[in-house]
Amino acid sequence: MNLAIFLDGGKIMKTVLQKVRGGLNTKLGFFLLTVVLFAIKSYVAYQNKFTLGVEGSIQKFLLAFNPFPAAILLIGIALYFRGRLSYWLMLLIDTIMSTWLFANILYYREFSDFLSFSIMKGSGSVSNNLGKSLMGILRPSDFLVYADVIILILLLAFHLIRIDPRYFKLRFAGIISVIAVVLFGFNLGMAESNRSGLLTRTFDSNYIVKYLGLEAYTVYDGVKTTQNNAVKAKASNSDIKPVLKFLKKNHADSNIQYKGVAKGKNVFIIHLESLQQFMINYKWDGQEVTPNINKIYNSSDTIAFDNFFNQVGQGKTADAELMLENSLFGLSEGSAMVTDGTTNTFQAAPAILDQKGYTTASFHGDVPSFWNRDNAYKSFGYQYFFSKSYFPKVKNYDAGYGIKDKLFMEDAANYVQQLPQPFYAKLITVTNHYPYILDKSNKSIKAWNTGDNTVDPYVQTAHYLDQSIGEFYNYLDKTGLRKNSMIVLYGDHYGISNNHKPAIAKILGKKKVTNYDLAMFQKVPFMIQMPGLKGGVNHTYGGEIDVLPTIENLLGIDSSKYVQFGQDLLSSNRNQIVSFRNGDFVSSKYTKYGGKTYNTTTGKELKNTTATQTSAIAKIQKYVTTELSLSDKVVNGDLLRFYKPKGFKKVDKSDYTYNLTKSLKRLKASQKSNPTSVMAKNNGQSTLSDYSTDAPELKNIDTSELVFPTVK
Ligand code: GP9
Ligand code: MN
Repeated sequence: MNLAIFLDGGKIMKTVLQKVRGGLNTKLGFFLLTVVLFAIKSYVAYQNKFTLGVEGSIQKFLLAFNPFPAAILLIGIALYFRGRLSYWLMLLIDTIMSTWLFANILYYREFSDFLSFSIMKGSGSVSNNLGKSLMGILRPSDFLVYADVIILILLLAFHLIRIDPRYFKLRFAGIISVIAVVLFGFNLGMAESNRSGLLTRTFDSNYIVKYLGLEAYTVYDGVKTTQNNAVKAKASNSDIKPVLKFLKKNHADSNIQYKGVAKGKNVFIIHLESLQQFMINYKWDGQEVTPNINKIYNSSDTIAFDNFFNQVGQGKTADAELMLENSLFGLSEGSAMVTDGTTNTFQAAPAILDQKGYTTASFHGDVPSFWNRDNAYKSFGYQYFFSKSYFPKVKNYDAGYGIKDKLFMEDAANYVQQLPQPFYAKLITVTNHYPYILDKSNKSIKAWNTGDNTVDPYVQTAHYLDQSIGEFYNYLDKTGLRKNSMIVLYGDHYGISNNHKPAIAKILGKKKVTNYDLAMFQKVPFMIQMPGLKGGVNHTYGGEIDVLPTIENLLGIDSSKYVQFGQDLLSSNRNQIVSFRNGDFVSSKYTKYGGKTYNTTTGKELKNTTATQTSAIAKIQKYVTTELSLSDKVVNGDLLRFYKPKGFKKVDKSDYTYNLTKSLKRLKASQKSNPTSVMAKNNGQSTLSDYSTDAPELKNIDTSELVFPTVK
């Protein structure tokens, strides 16, 4: 009986195998085999050769699914050709796609990012460096990307699969292409539902590859680059003239009283993720939510601003960074740091200070490719970019957008202490970011009770962010860094979007929110602290675009020679116009938001404006529109390549690398060649023991036990 079943089973197996083999001997069968092998290979490479941050079942599914549409479409091209030729074409296309994957694997290993057209075309330096280090970074397993091609060739060579010379109907080839497009549409739909704004905001090349695949990323990048290049090719020397004319006409003289008061000091730019101004001095659950930041805000040596607005567009954090360090606006189509950060000429704060003898460094607890920072920072002239791989991997150290703030600030201190002084250091926090994820052991305040689940935990992550700032400040005090530093703190943009009106009303203690309330809800904290600084709360209306000229004046740098759209916030003849990215505005007199106009002081809507009001509002609107469009021209046309500020040396991107080993070696060497860092002054001993944190993740770990990567 058992034997009979066994024999039967054997027969069935045999027929199945025969059928499969018969199938593979047809052109369609061979095509499907090629596609499936390619998809498996891609999936294995995604898992083992890249760090895509795949989370949740949808992302896992899409990672396995996304090679199919591209493979069907591209390898399917071969089906339009006859006989043997179509087989060779399938193999050729497969080889080309595999080589592209291979190249990306190598590039990713060195730069934690995917190859883009601007990288390949723009910076020969990058490819040179890659060429040189190629042998060093190549691993035998990389060649496995060709495994499927070799298998297919062997199968054909040994006649295990026979070539089907029959004509494949064009109609069927067409159907296969259509199927590929439909599958891609399905893929895109699922991706967008999991991560809205995937293609419009282009946060990170990793995201596009994770959701849509390497091939789709390449096409996407190609289209964007072509559009971008076309605009740049048309731009010329004379296009900068109207910009310079506008800036000259609207120049506000810097405040002479503050000129150069921070000259030679270290500069800290502390990026308070999603922190809004209303949180300052705000109480909830019987306590201050941000007591440490409040203390800074209320201190007599802090200049704080209570009418300071975020001006970001879809590029959110990236727009804030771009504005703060360049005094140029982000673009309305998405992050300019992504579209233009790699190739454009910039005259940014890090480069300006670098040329004044500063060490410049940015710190961020996530992968370096997010918002294209790894490339844009080179254009900005950052000497160092300390991102995720520089920091110790402690258990549970990560939440949402990167390393949790308390751990991140302490990790950053490890490198801050090694920076030759004076330095310009930007620390980007992330924990207070939508969807405000925080584990229970880090929560020390109740969530709000507006009933809006998205909004309610915001107060908890904001509280956590504040604690991390408090801990960092203590360290600065202990090490004496506070005394010789100017500290700039700012909230990058709203945390609670306008989609949550009922919750906003509850938080503000109002029945209903008007557009005016929403406009005022765009205020973010901005403060500058330095021992001896004549402080106080300044009520001028301004925004992120104005930060750079303000800081430059404090550092004794003449901002008027640069193309910067902002005005010194401490100047007495500012126009006090805050342009929002969509053309709305706030000014000291009038506010226009969401199609309605208000009196800024009273918040009353202006329904029937007088002739004087109408013309005043029109004048402001004209300023706003002109300012935005001229800034866009500078960015889209890469106009700074035609402009040379006196005494400023153009940034050469090839001077910079954020490669872990190379950067650590450079930092180490600088301790001897320029022994001005906090650590060098402490006889080369780490000061990290001065850092105290109550981070639960470090409960049983001493600061000296934290494992930072090292070099010989
Ligand atoms: C990502 C982090 C958040 O690196 O800075 O970016 P956001 O979503 O706020 O623009
Ligand atoms: Mn942000």
